Amino acid sequence: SKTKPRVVVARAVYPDVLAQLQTYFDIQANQDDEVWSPERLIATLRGAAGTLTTGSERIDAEVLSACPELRICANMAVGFNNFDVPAMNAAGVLATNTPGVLTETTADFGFALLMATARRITEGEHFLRAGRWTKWSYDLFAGQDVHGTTLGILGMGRIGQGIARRGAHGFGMQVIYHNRSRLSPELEADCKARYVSKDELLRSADHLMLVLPYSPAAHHAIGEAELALMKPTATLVNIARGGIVDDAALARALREGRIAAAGLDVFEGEPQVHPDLLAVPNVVLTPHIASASVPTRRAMAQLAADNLVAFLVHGKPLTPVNPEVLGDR
Ligand code: 8YV
Repeated sequence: SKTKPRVVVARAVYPDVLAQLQTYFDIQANQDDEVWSPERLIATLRGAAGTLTTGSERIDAEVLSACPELRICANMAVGFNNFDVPAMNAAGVLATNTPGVLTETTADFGFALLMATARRITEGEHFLRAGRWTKWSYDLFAGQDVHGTTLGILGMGRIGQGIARRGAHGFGMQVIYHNRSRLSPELEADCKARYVSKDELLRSADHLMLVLPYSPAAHHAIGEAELALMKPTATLVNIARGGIVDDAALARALREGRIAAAGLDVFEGEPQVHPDLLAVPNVVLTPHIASASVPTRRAMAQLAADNLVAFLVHGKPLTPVNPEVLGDR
């Protein structure tokens, strides 16, 4: 029989998904759940035809030139800013991601973070756990309303649309959005969302949700100048990527009360968190878990694995990021 192609699973993943992959591939898996250094990643990837990555592993020209056998990188994430896609195109290496399977779970979490932020849920819990709750008072953890307010969404892909529907249909919010391109009139009607300029979005939103993919152009899309346009009562929620927000500028704005509060699931340089953010009370911080429901994480792992089999065994990936490398095959 033919020798199986070698595939590297760069992070620990569900054992049964690993077992499926082992029927098709000679698997080398990261067992200790530590992120491999770039050197270790390159050393392990040498001679492999494919790899399952999770968003932490950088695939760039250096990795690609050291690993000429590599044909596919299957990311267990919808975002793929860990991939240098132009370099992958030049090397003829396919990238796949996991769109669709995490949309509603991530939109749910965006709303959970918005509610927790606006209504000061974690601040209240810390206060209670610290034994400081001794009496009712009229303004104890009085926050901002969510229902009936204006929801601003920056980035209107699948997840942004899921958040728009929740806001418009569930909470009676006026939804405005800004995006590289406008939605079709049908989708705008379905999401009850109105397209506005980025400036108007910043000025008008009572709650601003960031759901855009990271790219160098999106670096610090929310910085000092953008925060200055927001209402002092506004909340900011980032479930997109670290680096889209200037975390130092945000910490200053929160400390000085220039916006009311923020909810952050992603950070510049995560898993490090800017110390100034840890020092302000009016911010809810979570460890990049917006897609982390049990069924959704399983579906993401399965789709990443299915992409490896579909491409390396059958020649047809399910959710390619750069289908142009497939040529006319
Ligand atoms: C992942 C994510 O958990 O899908 C994405 O883009 O950020 C998360 O769902 C993370 O990238 C690790 O795979």
